[in-house]
Amino acid sequence: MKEKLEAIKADALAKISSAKDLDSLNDIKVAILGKKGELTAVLKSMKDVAPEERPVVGQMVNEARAAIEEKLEEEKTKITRLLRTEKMKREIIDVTLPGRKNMRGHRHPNQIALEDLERVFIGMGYEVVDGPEVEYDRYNFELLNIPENHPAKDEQDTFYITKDILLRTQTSPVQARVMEKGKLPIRMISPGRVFRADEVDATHSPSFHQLEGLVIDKGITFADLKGTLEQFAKEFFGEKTKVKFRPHHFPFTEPSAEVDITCFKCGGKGCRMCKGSGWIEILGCGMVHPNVLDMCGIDSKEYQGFAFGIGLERVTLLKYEIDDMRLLYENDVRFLNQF
Ligand code: 2NM
Repeated sequence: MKEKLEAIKADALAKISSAKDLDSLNDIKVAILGKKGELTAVLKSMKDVAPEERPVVGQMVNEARAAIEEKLEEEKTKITRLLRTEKMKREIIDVTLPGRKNMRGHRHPNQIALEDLERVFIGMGYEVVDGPEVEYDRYNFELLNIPENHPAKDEQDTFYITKDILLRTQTSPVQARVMEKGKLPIRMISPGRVFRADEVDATHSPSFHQLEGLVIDKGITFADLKGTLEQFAKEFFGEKTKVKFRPHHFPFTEPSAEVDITCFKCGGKGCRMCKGSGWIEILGCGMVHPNVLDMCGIDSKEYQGFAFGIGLERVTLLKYEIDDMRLLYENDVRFLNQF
């Protein structure tokens, strides 16, 4: 009996020592100490032991049990610790690694230029007015003195939706709508998207943006136009900027002019920016044609006005010295982040 007990104990301790995980440890515990376990079986066979030997054998069984339980507990702690160390090694975080950079939203260069332009005109007391991008022929052409046979009305230049409805080719229809409402005087700018059936290249796109201005009051003259645009040029391009008015033609203004400014890069000496001429064309303008005023319900004998139109993309490309308009529409963050 004594030898059997010693054998069970030795066998149990050896098995426990070589257990690899908690499950096999538990299996060993059940196989030895469980209801049908080896040691329990010995305890059950006590009835076959002579009564005077029972206390001795009983004590031996208890000792074996205590030793095995102790060993089990010890091994359990060891395995648990080992598993935890391995888990921590697997989940190790290198807190010295550089963080992942988040791309942040950024104002588009066109938007920056637009806000700069708006700031100058708002400073002069102009109101910013919005209007529809889908327009009636009446507002986009008819009220602006653009006749039925004008080349701009050709389907090659204008996106028509129906015979009378189109994508606006300029933002002046917004101004025609304001004039038609009849509240005078008017001092407004209408920035926005316009559409023309152009092929894409470095300076053309079927959709671009304009900022047009309109002032109407009693006694407005070409001198007001000149003074306003000269002041705008100085505020926007720098105090030293000079302006030059060249005669031009637009159906909606008479007289009309194109405005050049002295090159803000070379100051007028001539450089790559101004293609050697010292001057840069920046906008079109003129005195609002009496036909436009009258058609919009404003008495041209009593009221006069001037108007101008600036191409937003053109200003953006000049301001940031970008040589291809297509870059503005690709939305490549590597490009956009530079502004
Ligand atoms: C330009 C050039 C000249 C213009 C005219 C008008 C309106 F509505 F008053 F008739 N708005 N904008 C105008 C005049 C636009 O863009 C180059």
